[in-house]
Amino acid sequence: MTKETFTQTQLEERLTHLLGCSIQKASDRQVYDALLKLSQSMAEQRQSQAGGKKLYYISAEFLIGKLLSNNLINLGIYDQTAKLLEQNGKHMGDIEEIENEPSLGNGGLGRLAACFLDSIATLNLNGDGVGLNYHFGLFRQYFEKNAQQVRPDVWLTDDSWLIRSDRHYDVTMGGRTYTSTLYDILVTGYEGRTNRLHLFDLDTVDESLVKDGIDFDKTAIDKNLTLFLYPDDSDNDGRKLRIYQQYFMVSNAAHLILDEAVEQGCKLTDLDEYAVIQINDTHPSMVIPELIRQLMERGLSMNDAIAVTSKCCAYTNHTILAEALEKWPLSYLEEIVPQLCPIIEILDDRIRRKVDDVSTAIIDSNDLVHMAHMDIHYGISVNGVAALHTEILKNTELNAFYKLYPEKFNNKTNGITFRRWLMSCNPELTGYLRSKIGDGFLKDASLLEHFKPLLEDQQVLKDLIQIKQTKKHQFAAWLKQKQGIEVDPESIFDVQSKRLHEYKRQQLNLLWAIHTYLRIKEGYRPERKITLLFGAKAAPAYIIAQDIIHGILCLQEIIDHDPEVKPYLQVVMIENYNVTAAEKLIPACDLSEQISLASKEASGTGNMKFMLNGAVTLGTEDGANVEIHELVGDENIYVFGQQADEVIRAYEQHSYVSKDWYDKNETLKEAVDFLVGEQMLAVGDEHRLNRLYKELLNKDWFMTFPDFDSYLEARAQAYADYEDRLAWSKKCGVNIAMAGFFSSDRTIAQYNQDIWHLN
Ligand code: 26Q
Repeated sequence: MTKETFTQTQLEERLTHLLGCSIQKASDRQVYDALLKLSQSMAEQRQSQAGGKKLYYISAEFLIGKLLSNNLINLGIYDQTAKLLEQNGKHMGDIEEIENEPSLGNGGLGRLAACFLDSIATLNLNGDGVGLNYHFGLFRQYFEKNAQQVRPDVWLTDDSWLIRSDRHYDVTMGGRTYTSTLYDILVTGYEGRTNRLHLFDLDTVDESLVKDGIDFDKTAIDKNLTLFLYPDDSDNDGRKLRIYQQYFMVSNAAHLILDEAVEQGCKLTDLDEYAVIQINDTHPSMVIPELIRQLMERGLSMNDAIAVTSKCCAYTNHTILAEALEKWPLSYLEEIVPQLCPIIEILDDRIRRKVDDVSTAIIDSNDLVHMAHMDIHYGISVNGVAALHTEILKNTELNAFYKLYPEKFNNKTNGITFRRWLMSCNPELTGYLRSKIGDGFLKDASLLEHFKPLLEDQQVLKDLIQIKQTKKHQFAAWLKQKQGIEVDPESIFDVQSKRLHEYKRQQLNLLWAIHTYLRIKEGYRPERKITLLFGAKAAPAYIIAQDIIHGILCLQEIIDHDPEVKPYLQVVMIENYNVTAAEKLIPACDLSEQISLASKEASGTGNMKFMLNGAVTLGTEDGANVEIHELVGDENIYVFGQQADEVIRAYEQHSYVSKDWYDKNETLKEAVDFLVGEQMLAVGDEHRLNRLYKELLNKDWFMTFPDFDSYLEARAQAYADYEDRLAWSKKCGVNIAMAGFFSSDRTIAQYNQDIWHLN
């Protein structure tokens, strides 16, 4: 592996050579193209010789985001390139705009996979990602009539990062054989090696199949297999197509793994010395029976194939919501992957003979195949993604399995890559930290703690305020340009951005906004204007999630037209929240809303990105918020709401009745009633608003009402504290200094130490 470095002149020569003209004369697109080619060729030089044990991180989603800046940073030529462009009348920001974001994921799980790839390469580990090359990523969102509308996300262009390989495999499903094509994206590590993201595709996929919005014919598998990323983490439409996608992914993965192992001289009974497979949620779980099947095809006995597969696979659980644990009807599998069914039946039979507790069976009495059960019985490791989450898995959701295999259970608290979520999105803060504590933290994030003692210096606190102001101004300019909306950088930026889901409780935040609107109408004047920013996409089939977006947009319109309220409160729903938007929004945030119902958010990773960029968290004791709280201490976080154990008990006892809370709390009642009041009905859809109102009143499954008062109180306290600007800045500084734990480099080092054992 060689690492190229350039002098400024050499860099200019390389670029002009690639351009065939001077930088000045080239268009932004040409410059983008040349930088892409330069990065790829530099990245290729950093590939290590194959050899040793290898990790395959299989995931249905890799939410990688734009790659140009990230790669330039990792290759060590970002600053140099930016300078060179400036000297030639070009701007890095404009060049970045050219790239389409590959949105090949829904949210947290997919973004985590992308952060992990960055860290794996940075730690010089031999590990590739394996997934699918969706022609359309997560749908694009826009707003019309105060409602979410969707259109396909066309991201593929001739100058994308995909490299077509000459690797093809045959995959038989539903009685037909399909031939795959493998595309690779080079994954650069920060001052590290280059790995690959392998994305499998089918040449016959037909983009013209898409008709209205994002609808398409779900039956023509040869035309639609890798057409779309599933936008549904909540509904079950097109379940069979999902099985086709999953099998196509894992069958290709198994072929690749076995081919590469054999090339290394692996004896297949020793496969575990050559390969370890991380199964990212249950979406790739069919890799277990498929790998067994392919090993048998290559001559192993069933016993040996099962034995060695069980030593190679490890499973990560990302959710506690029972409905998200995949269970496939055996009849579907028989139709699509009949070759796997005898294997799955034997895997089930072996467990039934060994284990008395039938709740851990793989095939249940309704002939549903529990993918997670297969992963746990036939894998080496089961991990949750934050300390609280892993405890809940052990003690409740997966307790029967924990009793069987306590040694398999382990926690791996999520992390984020600081290259993207600090260096790339916040060069101002990065530069400042470097000037204060040196460069060490960029390689060893725990060194960020050295920033903490400096917070005794008032000048440092002022500098942090200044940096935050800069980021707020930049964000305001971006929002104005993208969406035509103006926000005031002098106001508090209070942000909730994440997928829309009832358990994440954007509706609680909406109730707060209504309440505050009503108080302002009564004459209450907040000390400082509040800008409440939302970013959220809702799965198109998730009706209540759509209704919540509708509610927020209606309130936004009401306030925009109310000169009495507008100077004090503004609500903005950001269109098409994606990685690119997150990179603009997160560094500009003052208060980070992490308000899921305790016990429901497995970890969260946005919470970590906000913290790292100097926002203070307002949150429940849920997921990784618990660990943030422990790290920063009571002074530097606002915590409210019920505890996870109380929530779990309330569900067990069916004791929660939302109407009771509504009846006894006037303030709450007033906010809830507003949803179907005259003003909302004047700008909104009666049907939608009524449905939302009734959902809360009669169900409120995620218990927003019991947390309402403590939420109001905690938020008021945060706003009051914000007015002591230096004291607030110190809180921000502590959050930055303590964020080192949440580097995905730490997470990946732990996966390697405890599960993968690479190097
Ligand atoms: C399942 C079946 C059919 C169709 C879609 C799906 C599906 C798709 C996506 C199920 C789940 C997902 C995504 C889950 C997810 O993003 N979970 C989040 O993972 C993060 C990384 O670990 C955590 O931080 C979040 O707490 C968790 O919600």
